Order: sequence, then structure tokens, then C-alpha cells
Amino acid sequence: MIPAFDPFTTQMNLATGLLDPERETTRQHLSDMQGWYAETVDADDSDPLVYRVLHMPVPEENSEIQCSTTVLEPGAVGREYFMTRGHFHEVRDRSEVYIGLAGEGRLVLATEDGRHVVEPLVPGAVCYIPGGWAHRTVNVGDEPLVFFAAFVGDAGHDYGTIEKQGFPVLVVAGDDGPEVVPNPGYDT
Ligand code: S6P
Ligand code: ZN
Repeated sequence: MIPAFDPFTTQMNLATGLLDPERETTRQHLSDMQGWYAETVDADDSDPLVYRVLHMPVPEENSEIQCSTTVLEPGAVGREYFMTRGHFHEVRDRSEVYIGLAGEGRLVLATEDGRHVVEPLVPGAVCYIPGGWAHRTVNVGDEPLVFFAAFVGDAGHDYGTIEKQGFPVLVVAGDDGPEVVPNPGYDT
């Protein structure tokens, strides 16, 4: 075969997640997260950055491996920690691997029939996300949560299902640290 493009290397700062050379970056500010938290988001003029995704330049084809770094800031909306929106893959059976690099987080996983699992996402954690499991990350610490993700190239992202039904559980700040509680807004 004639290769589609040349090999490339990206230098990643394991503490900050920043890439050299810089890569295309998508940003979610608090005002972009309206409707994703149990409480109404009150994004004042400061409208803080919640998370960034730094994408490697790879075609969205199933012969390739998409990869990216996510940097999720510390913070909360009410008792609910800052988190990513979370999604199923559009092609449901497409799997993914997360590797924790910095900070302290949780990976919340759920199936369409309502099962859920919550895994620690900490430096060195290699979390395997099988096809069919929606995934969301939550920063339960005081520092940015940084993780690397690699997934099947044609997976695509279905945000609408999660936007509508939510996850079965929320990760919230309790008196003695993070707690996993049922999501009162979960809609099967
Ligand atoms: C992509 C992978 C991650 C997330 C990122 C942001 O399949 O799971 O790169 O895209 O952590 O989360 P979300 O839910 O807003 O895409
Ligand atoms: Zn994914």
C-alpha cells in the first residue's frame, strides 16, 4: 500500500498536557455547558474555561487512531464538580483508551440500558472504555485533570443522547470528599 501520510511525533508535557507543536484545540467555557449540570449554570462575565481538548491531526477513518489530550480545570457548579459533557460514540461499538497524566479525576461510564461504573482517573491509570459505554470525566481535585485519549478513528460523537437522558449518577462534593449519587434528572 501507499501510506496516506508521513509518521509524526508530538511532544506532550505530562504535567500540563500541552503539546509541542501546538495542536488544534476546542474549548468549552462555562456558558457552553448550560443544561449539562443538575443546577442551572450561572456564567457571569468571567465565564471560566472548563476544559480544552488538544487534537492530534489524524483523519477520522477506522484505519486510523484518533488521539487527543484533555485538560479539565478544577471547579464546580453547585456541588457538582467540573466535568466534560460526556458522549456515546456515534458508531456504538467503537472503543477508547484513557491514560491519566495529572490531577485527580473520575471516569463515569454508562450503558444505554442504565448500568454505570465509576473508575478513578489518576496519573498512570489506563482506563479501557469498551464499545457501547458512554464516558464522562470529572475533576474532583484542586489541580487541572489531564488525560490522553486514543480511539477508533471513525467512532464519531453522539452528545445528544447524553444531553437528553444524562448519566445515571453524578459526582458531587460531599462533606468527606467526592460522592457518587443518583442523578435525579436521569431519563431512561
Ligand atoms: C473522544 C474522547 C475525549 C473527549 C474529551 C472531551 O472520544 O472521549 O477526547 O472528547 O475528553 O469530552 P466530550 O465529552 O466533551 O467530548
Ligand atoms: Zn470518546
